[in-house]
This record gives sequence, C-alpha cells and structure tokens, in this order.
Amino acid sequence: MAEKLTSKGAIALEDKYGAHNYHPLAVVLSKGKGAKVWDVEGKEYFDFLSAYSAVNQGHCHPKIVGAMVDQAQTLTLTSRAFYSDALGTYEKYITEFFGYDKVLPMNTGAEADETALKLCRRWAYDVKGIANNQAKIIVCADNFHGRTISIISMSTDPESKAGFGPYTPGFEVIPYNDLDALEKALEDPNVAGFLVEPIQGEAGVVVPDEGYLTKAFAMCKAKNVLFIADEVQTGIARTGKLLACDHEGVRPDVLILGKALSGGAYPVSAVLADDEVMLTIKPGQHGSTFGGNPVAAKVAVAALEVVKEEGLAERAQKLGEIFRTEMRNIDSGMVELVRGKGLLNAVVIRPKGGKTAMDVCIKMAENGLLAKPTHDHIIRFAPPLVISEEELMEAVEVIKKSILSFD
Ligand code: IF1
Repeated sequence: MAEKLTSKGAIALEDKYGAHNYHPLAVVLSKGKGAKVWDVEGKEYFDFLSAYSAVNQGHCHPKIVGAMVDQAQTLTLTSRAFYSDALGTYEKYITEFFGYDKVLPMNTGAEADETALKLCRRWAYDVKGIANNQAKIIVCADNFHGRTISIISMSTDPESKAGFGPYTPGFEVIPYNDLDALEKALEDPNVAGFLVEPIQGEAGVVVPDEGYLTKAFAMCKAKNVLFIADEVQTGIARTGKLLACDHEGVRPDVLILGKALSGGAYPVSAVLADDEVMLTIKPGQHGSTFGGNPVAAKVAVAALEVVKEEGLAERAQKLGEIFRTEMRNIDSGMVELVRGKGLLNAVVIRPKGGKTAMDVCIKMAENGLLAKPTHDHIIRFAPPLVISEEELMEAVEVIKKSILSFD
C-alpha cells in the first residue's frame, strides 16, 4: 500500500519533477466541495480564488460532474473529422443562452482569445476590406488574455512578456478606461477590432468608469470596428450579471468565454459571434483536436444550466455588496481600498510594519481561507458563487481576524 502523500511530499514531487512556472502558496489540496477545499492533512479552507473564477458553480457540482461522468463513459472524443450527437445540441443551447448566431468551441481561454484575434483579422480582410496583413487590433495596457506568443505580444506586463520575443505585430496598446485614447486610436482606418476585459482581472480587479463600455462600444461601431469582450474571468455570473458587459447593456460583436463555462470541471472555452464575423473562417481554416468534444459539450450545458437554476448572478450581486461593505468596515490601516463587482473583488493592502498582502494571505491560509495576491499589494477575493450567506460571513470573520492580527 503506497504511503499517504503528505503536503511536504507532494510539494517535493512537484519541485523535482515539475516545471517551475508557478510559485504556489504552500497548500496541497486534495478535495473540494461547494465553496470549500481540503488539504492532504484534512485541513478545511474557504476557497476565495475559485481557480481564478473557473469554479463559479462550486467545487465538484453534482450536476456538472454527473454530466461529465455519463458522457465520459459513452464517448469522450471524436475529433471534428466527424459529427457527434453532443456538439450541435450544445451549440444551439449556448448560442440561444447568450444570443448569438454561432459559437466556435475551443478548450482554454487563451485559445479562445487567439480564435477571436483570427476571426477579427479575417473579418478585417474579407468584410471591412482592410489591405492584407495590415489589420490592427487595439488592446489595453495591463491586459491579461492568456500566455501564448501572440497574446503576450499584446501584454504590457514584463513578467508575462519579457524574453519571449520576437513578438506578433498588429497590436496597438492604449490606456484602459481612457475614451480619448480609444477615439484617437480608432482614427487609423486599418483598425479592425478593440479587445477589452470589461473588468481587468489580473490587473487587480480594475473596474472602469460607469459608461466606459457603452461609449467604447459606440465609438467602435462608428468606425466599423469589432468590439471584442474577453469575459473569460468576468463572465458566467461572476460580477453579478450573466456577463460583465450586461451591467451596461453592451452586446459585444465577439464574446470570449472560458473558465466557469465548465464550472472548472474540464477545459471548455468558446467564441460567440454573428454570421458576418463567424463565417469568415471557412472549413479547414481553424480548429483543435479537443475543441467541441462531447464531454466538453455536455459539461458546458450542465454548467450553464446551474447558473440559471441556482440564480448565480443574483447571488453574486447580493453577496458581493455584503462582502464589500464588510471589507470596508474592517478597522485597520492595512485596508487601503476595496473594489469590485458581484463576487469579483479586490482589497488593496497598505503594507504595515513590513507586512504585505502576501503575509495577509499566508495568515488567512493558517486561519482557513485561501486567496492570493495579484501584484504586490492587491488581494483578489473570488469565492464560488454558490457560497451561502452564512459561509460568506464566516469567511469575512476569518479575513478580518487575519488582517487585524497585524495591528
Ligand atoms: C495563469 C487571472 C492570470 C484571463 C482572461 C484569458 C485568460 C485568462 C481575462 C486565459 C486566464 C488565468 C491564467 C492563470 C492565472 C489566471 C489569471 F487573471 F485570472 F488571475 F494569469 F492573469 N482571459 N487567467 O483571466 O485563459 O488560457 O488560462 O484558460 O496563466 O497563471 P486560460
């Protein structure tokens, strides 16, 4: 009988045999259910990262896992060389769910972003009539859209970008939440698209001014430029609406989804658009081995049904307001700023006595709550949207106790 793995043993294995492309918190998880996870020693935690907002429906949701297991025992993968009885049904469901003509199914968020970039360029040449290889796509400083070479070519974060050149051309970077900069950039007739996060997640849950998305969308339409929303992190009810763009009633020309599209059970991503954009990619011009596979199709339908059946957007809206109020009431100089929408929130930590956001996260882990800083002083708090109000208040007490322990 193999001896039970300890946290220490698990960390040693990853250190010796795994690439060092992450520096995880020293917590080794082995079980998850709803808003909670447990480490290998059986210690219980509230999960306030939700795998960067992929586990909105809660860990191991029975409906999603059930759909996955059923399909996995029936037919896992056919490739798109053939049809399957799961894909069309899923495509109908998701396009009606979000209100678009068509969906292009992929696996990871980065692949969906790359797919959106390719659709934008094809639309530029075949529909807008921009000269070949001249299409430009506007992006925002401090963006995060994934880790592929073309996506980091758009990045302004040295950590994500440095040392991976040469970079893909055709991107113009403007400041986020700056309509004058966007208006100026849109003067270029070769601009085909504007790719934007409705709330910048990795930048530290940066919420733009009210009306920014509406005005940006209108400016793009006035210049026949595609408004492309990356809702990989903000979508699927996370910010208190089905999509973060719904807070302003903006309907993106191209919608990018990932993460919680599967409830964290399986890599599922998607790009949604109407025919004028989507049909610019012809058979054989794009694809992926696993894109739209039967398991992904069934998992995504189940994950989206859970969002509706359990009213996750309304929950996120209500519990998010409670959370931000509680955070703002913490009587500590370390709480500099609280911001967010729905259950995508961040607390900016003012260092105290040399103690930083990371020290707060380590203390919270000791006290039974998992969260991680993004950049030096910002802690993102994003629990599964199925967290109960009672659990949320328990978690608030853990956060308070941890922060006040430094006072
Ligand atoms: C990491 C955070 C980072 C995303 C948006 C596309 C993708 C992501 C808005 C790509 C992915 C993940 C990636 C993960 C950490 C996490 C993240 F913002 F969520 F915190 F890195 F910035 N668009 N975000 O947030 O989706 O290919 O990962 O499925 O790379 O460390 P993916």
